[in-house]
Amino acid sequence: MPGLLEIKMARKMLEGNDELARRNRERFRSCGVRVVNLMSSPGAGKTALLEATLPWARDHLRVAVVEGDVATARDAQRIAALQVPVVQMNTAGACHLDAGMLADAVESLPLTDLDLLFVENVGNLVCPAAFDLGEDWRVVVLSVTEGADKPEKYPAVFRRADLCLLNKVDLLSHVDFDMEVFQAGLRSVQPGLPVLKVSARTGVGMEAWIQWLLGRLKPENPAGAGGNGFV
Ligand SMILES: Nc1nc2c(ncn2[C@@H]2O[C@H](COP(=O)(O)OP(=O)(O)OP(=O)(O)O)[C@@H](O)[C@H]2O)c(=O)[nH]1
Ligand SMILES: [Mg+2]
Repeated sequence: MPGLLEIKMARKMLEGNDELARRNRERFRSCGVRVVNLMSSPGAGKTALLEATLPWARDHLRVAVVEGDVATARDAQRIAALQVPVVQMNTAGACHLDAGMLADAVESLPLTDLDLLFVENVGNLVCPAAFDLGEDWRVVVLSVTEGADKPEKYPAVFRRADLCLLNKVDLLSHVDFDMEVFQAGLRSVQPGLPVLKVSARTGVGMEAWIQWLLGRLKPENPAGAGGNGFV
């Protein structure tokens, strides 16, 4: 196992993303590791949610994280502080991770010794939706401070998600987030998409999120069963 925190720079993508994603998916399956791709706009709370999830996850599962950011290793440092193996991928300006970047990132990780890999995508509600990484499940995070109209305005990321985490619900009384508008928007882009209301700050909803993860990891839910349109 390498050091806890590795930092890598993206290389130019040479092959088609879909082919590289297919290879990633095959590799993850053969290694027996499940992969969750976390997506949101900048600041919705992806890293905070990981910080709230990992203390439980690392005690029950063999878990690691890939962090995608345009620049800095700040998020990876936050994860490494929890004693969880993490690779920081800096994207050299790209607004999303692609399958080639993820393949490079996981070279440093002992995939056969992992149960679950979280991939925190670059903060962006548009570009990450278009790039299959070879993940099993896609989780989109929206925070209540961003506004309830986002599912309708940025439909692709919600349409291809397996779960929506509505984060920062501790701030609901301070903002004008309209739950009806949010739910109607979600229904219009993906009826039936499960939504969990959570707060990485207070821990509200974290139990339900962990139960969702555990449900996905059961043997009767094969890898890639999420149906996000890429598998
Ligand atoms: N009140 C409140 N603040 C939160 C919550 N979750 C995250 N934050 C705050 O929101 C800010 C951004 O959180 P991050 O976890 O860095 O967000 P991110 O999505 O990882 O951001 P990028 O990696 O830059 O895309 C931080 O100041 C967090 O403390 C929450 O549930 N409630
Ligand atoms: Mg982050």
